[in-house]
Amino acid sequence: MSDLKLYIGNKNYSSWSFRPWIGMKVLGVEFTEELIPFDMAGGNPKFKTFSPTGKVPVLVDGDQTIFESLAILDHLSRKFPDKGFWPKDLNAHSHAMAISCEMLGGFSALRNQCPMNMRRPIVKMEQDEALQKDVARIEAIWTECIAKSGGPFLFGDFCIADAMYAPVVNRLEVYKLSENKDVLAYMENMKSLSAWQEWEKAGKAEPWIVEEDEA
Ligand SMILES: N[C@@H](CCC(=O)N[C@@H](CS)C(=O)NCC(=O)O)C(=O)O
Repeated sequence: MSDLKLYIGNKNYSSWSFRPWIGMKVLGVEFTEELIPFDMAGGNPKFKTFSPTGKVPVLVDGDQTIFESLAILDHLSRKFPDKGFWPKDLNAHSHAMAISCEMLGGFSALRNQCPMNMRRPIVKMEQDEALQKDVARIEAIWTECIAKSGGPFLFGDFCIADAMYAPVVNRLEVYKLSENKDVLAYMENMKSLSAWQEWEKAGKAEPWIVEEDEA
């Protein structure tokens, strides 16, 4: 029984929960998970019982509660220094951290207009200027990283940066936002992970509908 517990929201919709979950699965960290379904209309009161921000994900490691997806992943990188959470090379590490921070604070058009939705049928979304700008920047980040590393993931082996962009793979797919062949190849690499497939299958099987996330 692991002493790590990850609180997550709906697998169909909770993009921030997906990030540490897929990072831990792919990099081989054992944990127990507790899924608390969204109660958006009610303000998610249950989240407030374990999360200082009232949001998911939250990792409990012994007597420490860690919130914020990137902080959770960084905590794990220090707890398990040999598992490859960050690239070993200093410059690659800094770059991976930079694009992870960019994901955390940016891409508001993509996040607002195109919520992660594992069960959404693939239907093209028309892109306004703000969405085009976000997609173009994501294409630039991914193609630059893959050209430099040679793939199959952004820095070669799967690392925190891939976990931070995993929900974007779903968004680019279900809203048909990119035709760039290197981007599509990266998306296939991500979707071929057994951890991706496990999460997607569970998300698709969930009974809950969150209207505001059905774009
Ligand atoms: N910056 C936070 C974002 C967390 C977040 O917004 N989580 C959403 C679910 S994907 C949430 O808990 N929403 C519930 C609410 O705002 O009431 C992180 O990286 O963990």
